[in-house]
Amino acid sequence: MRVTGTKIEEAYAFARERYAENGVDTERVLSQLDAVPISIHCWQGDDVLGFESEDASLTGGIQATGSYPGRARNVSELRSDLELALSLIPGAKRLNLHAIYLESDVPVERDKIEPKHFQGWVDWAKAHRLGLDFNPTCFSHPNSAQNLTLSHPDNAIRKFWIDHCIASRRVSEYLGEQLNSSSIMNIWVPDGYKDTPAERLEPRKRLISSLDAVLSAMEGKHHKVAVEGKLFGIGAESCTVGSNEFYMAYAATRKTLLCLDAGHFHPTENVADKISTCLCFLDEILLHVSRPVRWDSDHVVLFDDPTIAIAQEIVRSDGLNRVNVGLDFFDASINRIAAWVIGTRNFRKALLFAMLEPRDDLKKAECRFDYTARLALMEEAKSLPWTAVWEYYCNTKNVPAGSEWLHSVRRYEADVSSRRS
Ligand code: RNT
Ligand code: ZN
Repeated sequence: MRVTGTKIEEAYAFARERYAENGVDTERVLSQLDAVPISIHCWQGDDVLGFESEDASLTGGIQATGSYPGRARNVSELRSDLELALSLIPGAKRLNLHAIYLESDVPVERDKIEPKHFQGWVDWAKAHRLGLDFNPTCFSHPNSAQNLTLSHPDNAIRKFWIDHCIASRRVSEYLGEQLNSSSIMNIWVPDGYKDTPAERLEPRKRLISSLDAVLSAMEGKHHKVAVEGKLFGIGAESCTVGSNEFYMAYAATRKTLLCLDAGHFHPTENVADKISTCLCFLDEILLHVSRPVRWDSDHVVLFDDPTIAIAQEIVRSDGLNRVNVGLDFFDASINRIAAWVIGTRNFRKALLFAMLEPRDDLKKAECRFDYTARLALMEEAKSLPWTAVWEYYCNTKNVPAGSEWLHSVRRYEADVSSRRS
């Protein structure tokens, strides 16, 4: 049964007092929280296939596994699915597109994409008050068959991908300008080798010169370029040309953003710990919040310790204005709209949880080397009534406070998505 609004308000009044006793102003936190945009990735809706052609298949060492019915097969289905998801998620949102989500009556080569192919998305984003982010799609294409793109030894193939990235920058610039909100264009390439390469230096040098050509092609007034490193992919187990160290140095020397994808590191690495280092050397970073399970599996984001740690590091570093939050997961084994709702709500919850931390008291304890108090306060903060604040926040945003959002998804599934073949 649904909890009534009055009960939620009563619980919130109590929670607000408890937080005030801990030096935290919940009203201030909620207005800040609501303004932090989360960029929702469009590709959870259709298993990263896009709308270039009907027989697309996903390559590049990434996989959407599962065969749950209801995949969006075209742009109107994807938008309709997104509209439902957006209505169940509180707070500021953006949409993250890939080049393969273009709209055109005739086939368009990747190096020939233009802003007009994304006009439909711009109009839709305006109607839904969303900013748009963008990605060149350097995979799932005959020219990426060797799992090499911007670092390919063949000049013509390398030029094709450079031109695709430049064309993508023009699109991203248009999106940012039209929506009056800077668009982030993130470059991820799958380039790597299944087995030990004879040389690692030359491919890396080629990647640098390709990226430099992409960066020098135009000025970015309404878009920013990010680069995303990775540890390994399926078929690139022995060497990934664009490793994290590679892009960290690239981003710092070229002044681009660095994208940290939570699934792109060794399983025991602490991704959250990298955020403060990045903020020492880079103006801004991009996150791909994701969940690796044993490998870069892109499971739906949970409200779990690694996710909370990421949110805490953003907040504790005063990084809300410099850390751009994007999501990156694709699960085809469950209802895809529910996947968006669960993952995005979870990251918003993690942000709230982090923002409600009694920061002043923690910092004071640390300054006087009172690590006993620091630990005690951190642990007690975990059981402060943050869920009452969450439910109240959802209620004020006209979004379901708890799992009753699932009814809307189930109704839509019965009426719409399960009827798709
Ligand atoms: C792949 C990267 C990349 C993609 C998306 C589709 O490992 O994480 O960000 O998942 O661009
Ligand atoms: Zn990613």
